[in-house]
Amino acid sequence: MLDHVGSYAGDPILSLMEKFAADETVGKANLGIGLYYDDNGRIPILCSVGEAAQALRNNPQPHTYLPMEGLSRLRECIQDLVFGKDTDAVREGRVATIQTIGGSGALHVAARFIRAYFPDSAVWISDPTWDNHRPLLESAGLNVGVYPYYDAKTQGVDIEGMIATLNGLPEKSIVLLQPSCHNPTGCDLTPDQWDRVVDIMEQRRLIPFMDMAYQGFGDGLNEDASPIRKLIARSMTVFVSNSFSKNFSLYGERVGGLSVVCANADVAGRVLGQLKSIVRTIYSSPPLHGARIIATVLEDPTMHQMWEAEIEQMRVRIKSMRKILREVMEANIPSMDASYLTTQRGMFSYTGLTPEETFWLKDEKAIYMVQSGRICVAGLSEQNAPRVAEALAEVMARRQQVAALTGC
Ligand code: KET
Repeated sequence: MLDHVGSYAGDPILSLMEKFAADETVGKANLGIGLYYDDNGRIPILCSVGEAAQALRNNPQPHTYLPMEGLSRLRECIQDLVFGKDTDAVREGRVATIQTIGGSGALHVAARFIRAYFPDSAVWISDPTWDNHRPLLESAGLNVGVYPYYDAKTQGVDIEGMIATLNGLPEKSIVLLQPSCHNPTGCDLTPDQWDRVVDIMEQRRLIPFMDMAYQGFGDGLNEDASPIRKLIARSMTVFVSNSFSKNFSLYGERVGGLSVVCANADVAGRVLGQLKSIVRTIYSSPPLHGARIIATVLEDPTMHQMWEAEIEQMRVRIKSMRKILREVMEANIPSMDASYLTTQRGMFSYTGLTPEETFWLKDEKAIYMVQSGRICVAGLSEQNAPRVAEALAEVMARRQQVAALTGC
């Protein structure tokens, strides 16, 4: 009966993580999936999270079902964090927010909503983008288009190409944007470039869909959310998915949020109802434990402060890893300008390596990275950074030798 089921080719990011786990090489480095490691090469349990978990153990609560929309305490915290405290839209009750199963769950629920209420709209994603965006959106029945984003020549954003494409999109097209720490390139728009994009979105009546998976890893919690705040200041309809996987180091608890900023409280109430009905048909209601931990941290002033300090530590460590990587690479190949490593932000950098070069690094050096040449800088530590940088430099040097031999 099941003979017609084909084999799964695997996921470019998650399958790599399975291979890494099975690799017994001492000193292996995981720069594949977006996981933050500390300087001892461990995935941290944040102190703020530990304290909240202890507080929950001290005051056990029944493991009841959450409502379809999730824990209301957490939903309020999401609104504060994403939109800022006392924002007009939130105060006016115009924002429909649900707790979701990570950022991925938020994207899926939103995709189902868009399919139902904007059946003629395609979703436009950046070229390149997170490897899972297209399959996730298409699996919900949406048409997906791409807008130019990364310019390999400048190792920055092709802002003119992006704007030209946005300018040509039909009204009510959905434009998926990452407000900060762009995955996979690490290249973000400048504040002025965001102003231009927001102007065009408003003029052309496009619908922004902001996917924020790395809040706090770029410049700070508020700074990283500033493009979202620019959009809501224009009274536009905005979809926002946010993930707590990385900034709480709570990957496996699967906590995220989906917010839809609406024209008024009446519309927001109906949108919330429809989001609940979508949730009911997929997983009924979200998980409880991670939501309680995050709400406990965010509501308690001491734990909240501790968490902000921990995010800052992670952000600073990522920046210092970028610096080490750049220095060792430039020292190994004096003709090389690796300044892109320190201008890009967040967990990821685009190295420009070919898939073959990434396979070589995996097989020969036990250095794991996504085939697209994306590395997760947060997987570096003081111990493994020099070794990784030397291996990267070796690949670049081999490439230069081949170019010299073949003349191309
Ligand atoms: N959006 C973006 C842009 C993103 O990079 C991820 C995860 C998600 C959403 C999903 O968030 P989550 O809360 O984990 O469901 N990205 C990393 C992990 C993965 O691929 O699943 C990554 O790119 O490595």
